[in-house]
Amino acid sequence: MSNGHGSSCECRSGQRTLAILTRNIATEFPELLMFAGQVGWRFHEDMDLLEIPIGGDEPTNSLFEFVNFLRGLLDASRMNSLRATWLEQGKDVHEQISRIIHAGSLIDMAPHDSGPLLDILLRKRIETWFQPIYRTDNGGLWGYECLLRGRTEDGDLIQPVELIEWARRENLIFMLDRMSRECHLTNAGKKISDLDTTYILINYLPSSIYRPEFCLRSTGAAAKAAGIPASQIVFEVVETELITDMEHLNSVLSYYRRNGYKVALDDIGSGFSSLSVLGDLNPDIVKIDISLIQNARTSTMHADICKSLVGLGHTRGLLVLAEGIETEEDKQFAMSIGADLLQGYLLGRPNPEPVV
Ligand code: G
Ligand code: MN
Repeated sequence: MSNGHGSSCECRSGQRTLAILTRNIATEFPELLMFAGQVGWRFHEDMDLLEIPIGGDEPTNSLFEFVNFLRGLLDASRMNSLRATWLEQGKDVHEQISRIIHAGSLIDMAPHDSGPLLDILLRKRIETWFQPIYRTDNGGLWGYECLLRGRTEDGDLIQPVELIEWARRENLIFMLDRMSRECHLTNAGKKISDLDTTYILINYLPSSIYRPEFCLRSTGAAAKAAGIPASQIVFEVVETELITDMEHLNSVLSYYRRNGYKVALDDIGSGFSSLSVLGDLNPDIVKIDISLIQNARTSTMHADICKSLVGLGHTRGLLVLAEGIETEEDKQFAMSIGADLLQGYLLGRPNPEPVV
């Protein structure tokens, strides 16, 4: 098995050689060795080391591609046991012992493909889409929920679930959450005319909290720069089902409230938010989940649950918002049970401009 590079001219431009090391390649990674034999990768049995040319005109174009290929071939635990290092071109591996003993984990060299996420974050290709929220007492505009959208280089829209999934995989949730918060505040400051009376609702992933003071400081600075008073900013807590430390979240939210911000509990009544979370978090606003509102069209049980939630909210002095108002009947129903605020396609879809 030899691809015999040695003299400098044999190395094509852009090509590099990766060394993969692990214990007992021959016995523990037979399929890898068999593949190496087919494509002509050089195997050094004495060192348990495989030389893999990457880039240039090689079929394996990049380290990412190679690692993704291996992921298809090997299970996770065997992937984890692979170590790797780049080799110096044109020099025999036996003379590169110091590189080899310092080889690190292969998968650490090539994290999962994060899709366009990194590019989106680095170039701040994120946008705010505004969905209006109306009050039922006088029909006036109450505020806007800020919804995140990403853009690829080609201008394609990326939905937030996709961004969040990538960010989670890459451990970039903090960065995404912080950046989107700042983006929303900046855009709201630019596009909304009445910042002293319009509420700005921003979704908040509890899993992204690491240092609340730090997060609060960057939010505060962005709000100030945008000219939005803290009292007009509402953090919508989402995905509460994932919270493992409710006490910690509660202390963080209390801290925000002491600094003048408001807190809403999103999606109440869905699988993502249970009633006990309402007790734990003591929000200022509750949002009745779209599924409850829409099931109430045909189910008196759901209608009664919505009604009870409004009653409960009012007993505790909270504002109650009905989500997913799509039809005139939904609207009439939400008003009949005494909801304070309405949001839904009937009243306005998410839009890059805050339209009334
Ligand atoms: O649960 P949350 O408040 O984050 O809901 C916001 C999401 O719900 C947005 O993605 C928005 O597009 C969507 N949404 C808002 N209003 C409606 C509606 O009337 N019908 C449906 N199906 N989705 C809606
Ligand atoms: Mn929301």
